[in-house]
Amino acid sequence: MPELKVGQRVRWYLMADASDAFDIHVIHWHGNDASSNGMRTDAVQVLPAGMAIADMLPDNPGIWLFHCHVNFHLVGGMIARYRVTR
Ligand SMILES: [Cu+2]
Repeated sequence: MPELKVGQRVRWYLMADASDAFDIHVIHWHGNDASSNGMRTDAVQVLPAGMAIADMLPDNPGIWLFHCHVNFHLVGGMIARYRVTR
């Protein structure tokens, strides 16, 4: 499980493979927002063979979900947890 600290600058690197040209991902964090492409958000789209960067400054401690919002990806296991501690 990724371990983050409140106030720590965190950079998430989000990448998708090119095995399916139609597989769009919508990566979503519970609990904390990130900044990506000049926008404050809690969800980032990643196209096939695409990449995105999201910068997070966690301010909400806890154990949070991090998952793809495409339902069949979520059910298929694209879900994890990350922890934010003080
Ligand atoms: Cu997905």
